[in-house]
Amino acid sequence: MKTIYSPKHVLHSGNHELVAGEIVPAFEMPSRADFILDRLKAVALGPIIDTPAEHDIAIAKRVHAPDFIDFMPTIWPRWVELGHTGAAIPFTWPTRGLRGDVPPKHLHGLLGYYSFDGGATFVEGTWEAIKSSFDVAISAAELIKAGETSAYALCRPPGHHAGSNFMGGYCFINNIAVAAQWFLDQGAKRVSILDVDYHHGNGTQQIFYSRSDVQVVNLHADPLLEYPYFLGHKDETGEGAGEGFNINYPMPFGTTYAEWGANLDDACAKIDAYGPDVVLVSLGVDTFEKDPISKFKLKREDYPKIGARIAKLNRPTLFVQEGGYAVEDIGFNAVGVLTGFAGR
Ligand code: Q9C
Ligand code: ZN
Repeated sequence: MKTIYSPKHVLHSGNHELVAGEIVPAFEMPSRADFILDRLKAVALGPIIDTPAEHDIAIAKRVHAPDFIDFMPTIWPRWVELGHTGAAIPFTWPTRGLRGDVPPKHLHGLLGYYSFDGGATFVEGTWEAIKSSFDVAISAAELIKAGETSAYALCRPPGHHAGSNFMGGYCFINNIAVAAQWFLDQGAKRVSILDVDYHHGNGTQQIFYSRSDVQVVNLHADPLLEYPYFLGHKDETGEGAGEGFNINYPMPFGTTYAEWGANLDDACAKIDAYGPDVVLVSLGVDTFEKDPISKFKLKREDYPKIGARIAKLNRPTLFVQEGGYAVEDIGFNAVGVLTGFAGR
């Protein structure tokens, strides 16, 4: 299996987040990609391509609002223009009782207008890293189109919390949603997205919620207990033409592979029944027992089982990196899924 990766991800670094009232370095940090790369090389999964082709950002606008995509590269220059020196971060959101339909003119207001939380922060190089992550996803999709049966997009920053016109949860462009639409634009009729990240992929769900050409299947912590809190319940099954094409498997804290794997089996049966031309996997490994921000109990030896189960779908498969914050273990877990898929 080939890996696509961009060294430019490192331009998105030094960000912080607010955890229980304390400012701490963001868990989504550059070393995550380094540990994954180290492990990819150690197991010799396949060639690692570190020069993704540049792709037209118009591709991202097939699933994202053009004004949202055009806004992101302006954030850092405008932040600096205001005299700010720390990272750009939203602080006011148009929740209940406020107008969510009028974009403010001031940058501070726009940051809230185009986000759902304060987890997507900008430093000087963030836009370039976002663009490189998008380029990685599309370059990996091109490998599948060219006949590879699988590929791994080592995306950073991740994407599955980003919706059509909002960022959040360390995510800016929804890499997997953009790739799914790209496959459709290249002639695919049906695409399945299987999201195994610990957190519900609210952005991916929102983008495809009323569509039948992309099936979205999510395994995640119960939103009554866990981030992103406001989406990911079992009764969210799609709407209109999308009815029945969104499937959620919320699970309680403490979930082990016994229960998680049973839900994966059920999810895979639903994907089989849908009959997609290609399967895209939102590969988060924050389900790991030692993940610092999560509460599932998957073990290192469980990750190859995930890959082996997905391989049984026997369809072209694109893996797209999402979360996973136990950095010393992330290589073993993420690459474990890939080696399991490859039958080793
Ligand atoms: N600071 C992904 O796994 N946690 N995003 C907020 C308060 C946000 C996770 C806790 C977790 C976002 C891609
Ligand atoms: Zn996650």
